[in-house]
Amino acid sequence: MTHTNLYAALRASFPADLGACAVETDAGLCYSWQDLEDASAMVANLLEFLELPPGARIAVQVEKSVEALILYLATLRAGLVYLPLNTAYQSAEMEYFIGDARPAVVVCTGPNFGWISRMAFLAGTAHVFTLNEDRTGSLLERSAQFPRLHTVANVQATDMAAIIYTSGTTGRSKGAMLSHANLLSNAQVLQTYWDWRGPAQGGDVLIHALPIFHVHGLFVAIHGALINGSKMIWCSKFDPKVVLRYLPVATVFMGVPTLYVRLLAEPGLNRDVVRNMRLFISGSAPLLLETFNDWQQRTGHTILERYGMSETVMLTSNPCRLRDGPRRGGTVGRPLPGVQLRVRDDSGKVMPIGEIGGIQVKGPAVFKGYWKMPEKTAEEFTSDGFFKTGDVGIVDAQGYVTIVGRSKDLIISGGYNVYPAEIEGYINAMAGVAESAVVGVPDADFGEVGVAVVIAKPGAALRGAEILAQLKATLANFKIPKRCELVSELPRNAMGKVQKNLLREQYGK
Ligand code: MCA
Ligand code: AMP
Repeated sequence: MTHTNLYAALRASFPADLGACAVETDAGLCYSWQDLEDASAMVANLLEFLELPPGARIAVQVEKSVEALILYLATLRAGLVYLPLNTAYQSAEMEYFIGDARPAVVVCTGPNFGWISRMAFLAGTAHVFTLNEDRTGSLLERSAQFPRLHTVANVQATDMAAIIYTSGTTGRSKGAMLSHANLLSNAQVLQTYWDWRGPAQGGDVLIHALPIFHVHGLFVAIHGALINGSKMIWCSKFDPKVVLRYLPVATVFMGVPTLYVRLLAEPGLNRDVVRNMRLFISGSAPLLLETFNDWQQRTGHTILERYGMSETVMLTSNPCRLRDGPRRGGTVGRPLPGVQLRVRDDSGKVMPIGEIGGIQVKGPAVFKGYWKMPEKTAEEFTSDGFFKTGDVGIVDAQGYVTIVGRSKDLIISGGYNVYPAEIEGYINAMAGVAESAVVGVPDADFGEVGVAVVIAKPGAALRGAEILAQLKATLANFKIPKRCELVSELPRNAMGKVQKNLLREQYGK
C-alpha cells in the first residue's frame, strides 16, 4: 500500500514490537514506538481541534527534545506544514520569519514566550504554545487532554509538508517548500542506497547528535531511522565524549565535518569503540581529505560523503555497498537513483566530463519553489526544469561529483550557512561604517569562518571588537565573523566590484 502522507509511510515501517525502544536519550529516557504513535496522535488532535486552514504553518523554535520530534510527526500527520527555526535566531531574525511565513501556530520555549508571542500575535498568529526541553510547557499540557487515537490526514503527495528557510544571496531568507512526496521519495532512496538494516536484519541503531531544525538532522537522520524501524540514540547536543560513549552500541552516525574533526581530537576514538559501527556519513559542508584519511586510519572506517540542499534534500552520495563502487574522499559521490545532475557553463552549455561548471539538478525530491517568491523560484530553474544549485563542480568519467566552489556568495561554518550579504547589511548600517565585505576563510574546527573587513567613514573611530559585539546583540551567534579588520580600502576589479577572492587569500593565511 502506498502512503502519500509522510507520517503514514513512516508509521507503516515501525517494527511489529511497538513496545521496543524507538528513541533512547542521553538523559537515560526511553520512548517506545507506541509512545511516538500515541504522543504524536495527541498533539495532532490538538492541532486539528484548532481548526486551522489547509496549509497552515506551525513555526517551531525550541531546544532539541523527543517532544519536539513528536511535534514534527504530529504536524505531518495532521497534514499541516512544519516550519523549524534555528534556536540561535534572535528577535530581528524571528520577526522576519514570522512576518514572512505568517504561521497559524508558533511553538517556542517558555523563557522566550514573552517576546515571541508579542511578535507572533502582531503578525496575526492565532496560537502560541510553549515547549521546554524538560517536557514541560503548554503544548504538552493542552495535548494531554486529547485522545491517543488519530486518523492520519489525507494529503496529496504534492502538498507541502515543511518550509525550510535558507538565506538568500541578497540578504532576504527564502522559504523552500518541500512536499510529502519530496521528503518520502528521498527517505526511500536513502534507505536502499545506504543499505539500512531493519529490525529483521539485526537492526541499525543511529546516533542522532545533530540539531533538528535543518535538513540534515530533521530529514536525513530522523526519516532514515524511522522509515527503517531503527532505534535512535538521541543526544540533546553534540558532545564528542557522549558520542564516544554510545559508539559501541550503535551502527550508524551522521555528522557535519566539524563533528568528525572534534571526534578525532578525542584520544578515546579507536577501532575498538567503533567495532559495531556499519556506516559513518558526512555532509552539509566539504569534508577535508585530511579528515577523511585520518578517520580511516584511526577507525578503519571510510566516511561516506554525500551532498544535498534544503531545496532538494539529498542529491548525490558516495556508495555504501562495495558493489556500487568505492567511497572516494574529496568527492560527494554519484547522483542518487532518480536524480539527474548536469554541469553547465554560464552560457548554458553542458560541460564535458572533467570540466568545471554550475551544478543543475532535477529529481523527485527537488522542491516546489520558494514561499511567496514566484519570480525568485522561476529565476532558479532552467527552462527545461533543472534547479540551479549555485554549487560549482566537476563530474568524472565514473560519474563521481566533486564540488570545487560556489557561485553563490556563501560561507558554510560548522555546517551552518552564513550569507555575507546579510552580515554586510548590518555592518554597513552601523554608525561610522562606510563599507564592509565579509569573506570565509579556512578554519580547522568549523571548516570555514567569517572575517569582516570594514572601512570607516572619514573621522569615525571604529573598533573591530565593537562591531562584532553589536552584531552579536542582533544576529544568531554562528553568523558572527570570528574577526573584524579595519582597512582604508577594499580590492576592486575594473568594474568596481570588491574582489573577495583576494580578501580570502589575504585573511586566510
Ligand atoms: C557555534 N558557533 C559557531 C558555530 N556553532 N560559529 C560558527 N559556525 C558554527 N557552526 C559559535 C558559538 O556561538 C560560540 O560563539 C563559538 O562559536 C563556539 O561554540 P561551540 O561551543 O564550539 O559550538 P557548539 O555549540 O559546540 O556548536 C558547534 C556545532 C554546531 C556542534 C558544530 O555548530 C552544529 O551542531 N552544527 C551542525 C549544523 C547542521 O546540522 N547543519 C546541517 C544543515 P560564542 O562563544 O561567541 O557564543 S542542513 C544542510 O546543510 C544540507 C541540506 C545538508 O547537506 O545536510
Ligand atoms: P542548505 O541550503 O543549508 O541546505 O545548504 C546547502 C549547501 O550546502 C549546498 O548548496 C552546498 O553548497 C553545501 N553542501 C552540502 N553538502 C555538501 C558536501 N558534502 N560538500 C560540500 N558542500 C556541501
